Amino acid sequence: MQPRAIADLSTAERRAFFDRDAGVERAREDVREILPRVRDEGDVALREFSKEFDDVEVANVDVTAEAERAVEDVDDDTLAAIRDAIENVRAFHERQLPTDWREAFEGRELGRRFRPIERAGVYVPGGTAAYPSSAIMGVVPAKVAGVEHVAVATPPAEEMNPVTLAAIHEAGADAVYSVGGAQAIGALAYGTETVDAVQKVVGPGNPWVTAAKAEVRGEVEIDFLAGPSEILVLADETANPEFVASDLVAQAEHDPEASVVAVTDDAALAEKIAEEVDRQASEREREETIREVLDADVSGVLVARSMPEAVLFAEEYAAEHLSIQADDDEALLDRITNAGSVFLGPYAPVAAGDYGTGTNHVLPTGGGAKVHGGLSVDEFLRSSTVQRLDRDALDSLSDTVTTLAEAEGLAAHAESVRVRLREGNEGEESR
Ligand code: HSO
Ligand code: ZN
Repeated sequence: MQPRAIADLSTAERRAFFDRDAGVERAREDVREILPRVRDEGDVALREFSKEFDDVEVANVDVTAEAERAVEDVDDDTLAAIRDAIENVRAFHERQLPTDWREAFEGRELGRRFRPIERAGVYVPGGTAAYPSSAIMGVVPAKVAGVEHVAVATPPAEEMNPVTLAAIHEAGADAVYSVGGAQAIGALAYGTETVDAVQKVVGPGNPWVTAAKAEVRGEVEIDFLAGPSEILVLADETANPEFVASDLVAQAEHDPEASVVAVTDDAALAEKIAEEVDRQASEREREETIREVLDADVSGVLVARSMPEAVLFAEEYAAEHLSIQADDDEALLDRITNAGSVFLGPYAPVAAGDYGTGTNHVLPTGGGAKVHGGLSVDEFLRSSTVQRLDRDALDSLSDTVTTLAEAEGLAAHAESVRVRLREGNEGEESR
């Protein structure tokens, strides 16, 4: 991996960093064939796709009871780690719960109340790694929000990973289905004989899962697109190249579609980071995946002419994970608006947030952080506004309402105000 100067990047090379969700776009065609079959054929389609894509004959799509039993098969240390992570995620997400409020606005009583949706679906990825942590990140916020029925879909396997199943159960899922990929998103969105349709589908996934979420959006709510993992590290001369490299290598081991970038104004540091990345990559079990990521044109160690130029690059990139390893990290953060989750200082590796700080690791990728934050309890709540007016309050508003109603040619609207203010109707005075 050779450091490159941002100033020397061609337009196409620069664009590659920002158009990094090309894999998701490519998957959309496949997904358009899978989803209608799930909708029309239900469980039969799920079984056929599991055979075709996962090479598994699925006997029972519903594995809720298996998830409960899996807790027994997990060793004590792993179970303790699952429970500790759940507690941390719960604490951070309880802090997000909004409270209902009512306030007086010049005689009008106005307010806002929050209620959970009833049925949510969480996708928990599988693939070459297992993702019990993603089960926690999807299920716990839904339960904290008060969602009554939380269903989880996760890819089938001859032997399903007991740690993933146990985490799904411990996090509080109400139903667990063994189905993965685009077909899982279709099952949760449309429902099948076995899978009950949900109101909202959330969770991270590979390009097919992500493309399927984009495709069902509109028929069912989704959180946002959370595709292959990304990290951008902003580093100045005070950064430890070993630490920076370890964060790049860590996110690169997820899958070949991941993208990892470091940007620094220090050319000597860039050299050291690049060397470290190579060295650390050779020591990792998943070296092959890591190298695929490092060699792709969406990854690299970049040299900026100044930290302000580095910040501009980070803003345009809008990373899922933004790590700032620099002397005045808060000053750099002040200039950033686009980032899914921010990791400040040398002792905040992204992996800490992946598993245990309590923040959510389901985050917008592919630049989605420009318009969306990560998964939170808000995704599982909807709000209603509330208003109560007494006669005086209505009276003081009546000119505005009747004038605008008549300007719109909607006389009955105006009349619904006037009838209440007519003499003789005072007796109807509300409490
Ligand atoms: N970094 C991933 C989440 C994850 N990492 C799960 C390890 N396990 C996407 O945010
Ligand atoms: Zn990760």
